[in-house]
Amino acid sequence: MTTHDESRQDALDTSGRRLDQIRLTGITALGYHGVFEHERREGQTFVADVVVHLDTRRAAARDDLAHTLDYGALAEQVAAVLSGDPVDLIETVAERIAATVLASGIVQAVDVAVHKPHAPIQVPFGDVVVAIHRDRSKLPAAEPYVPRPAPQALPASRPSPTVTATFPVTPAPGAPAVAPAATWADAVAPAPGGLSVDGPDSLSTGPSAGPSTDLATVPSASDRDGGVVDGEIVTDALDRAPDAPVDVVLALGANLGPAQETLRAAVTDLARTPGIEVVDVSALARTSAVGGPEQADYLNAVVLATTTLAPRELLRATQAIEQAHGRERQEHWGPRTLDVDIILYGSVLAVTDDLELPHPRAHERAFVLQPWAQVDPHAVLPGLGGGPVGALAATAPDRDGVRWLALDWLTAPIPAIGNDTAAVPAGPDASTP
Ligand code: PH2
Ligand code: MG
Ligand code: MG
Repeated sequence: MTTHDESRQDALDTSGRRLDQIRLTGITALGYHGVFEHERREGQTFVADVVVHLDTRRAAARDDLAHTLDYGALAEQVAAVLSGDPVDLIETVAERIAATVLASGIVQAVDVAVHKPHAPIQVPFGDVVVAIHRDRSKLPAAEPYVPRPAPQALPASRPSPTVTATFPVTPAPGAPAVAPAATWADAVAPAPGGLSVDGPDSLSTGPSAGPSTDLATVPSASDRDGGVVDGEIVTDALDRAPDAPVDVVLALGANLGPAQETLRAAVTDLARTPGIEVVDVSALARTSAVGGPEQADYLNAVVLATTTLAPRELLRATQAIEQAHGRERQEHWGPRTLDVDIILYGSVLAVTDDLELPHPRAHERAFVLQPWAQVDPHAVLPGLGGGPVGALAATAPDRDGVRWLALDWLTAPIPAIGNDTAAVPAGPDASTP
């Protein structure tokens, strides 16, 4: 069978240099995808080739699997999609594989080819393949696939029915039904072996997320050594203080407790931190929660500041402020009393285990972009998927969830609110588009 390596694209890093690649070809599994009834009943062989684009230098320098993508885990994830929930199209299978692989924050781009060599085509043919390329600016039109353990032993001849809530559930014929998870986050949470979507790759960098939770499938050297903690302190450019003050953009969010008061206090805390100078504060946005479980609306704002702190010192300062306001991370993308994310640190572009700059999801989050564009209409987000912030805000998928902007939120009296459920006050009737 031909594997379509020739159609592989080079993926570039933020400076336009070719990324490194991990190529895995010929992953084969019995699947039940297809539009015909007999395909759903009998199944057939599906084959996938995957090229993962990433920077492998850190792993190589430390000779440490924890800093790259484990190709064994990758193969298992791809096979799980091939043999997982049946769908009509191999386009859908390819998209799911891409989404699953890109859920790891270390991956910059992915090429996926799905072959169906025994497709029901009525003329002699060699192979049929759908080949796609996805990256952080052309994101997959599917969500990461999260296989769940089957509740009981299955007949050996059947693939495990795997279920996520975001896709229609069509178990293989005769396979036992599995209750779907209520949300994608619910599906993620109980699967410790699955790819996590939080960590540096979400708009959350809280300390309890730990470094690099998006590499959850990769056992770190210390895990493999039976939990012995690796005490080496790694420093890099993100630990170096700048020669002159650097412009930074911080995004604040809260949806638990007295959110507006907390955000005000956080602005004061930032301004009081030695080495941080608050330059301007955006209007306050009321926004629908993006991702995670069903939860209350957020209040979001953006702070423009300058700093003489190194990027990681700034990270520690923002984490300390989060903690001072009772931040505890119980759930990925779950409700929080305070979230302070570093969106931009000067022109620094960096991907490390604990800090990614610019923030990897800022380009697609209206709850960041819209307040940012309001306080700095000429702002430009650098890096992959970047551009003029106002334009990005206008097309961000969650733009309709940004429902109003309060200009005077730092000084105006805070409306009295009921305690627990309504963490966020109701907005004025005239909503800001
Ligand atoms: N933060 C998240 C996840 N989802 N949604 C909104 N609207 N605002 C946020 O600040 C936010 C979110 C993770 O940090
Ligand atoms: Mg966040
Ligand atoms: Mg955060």
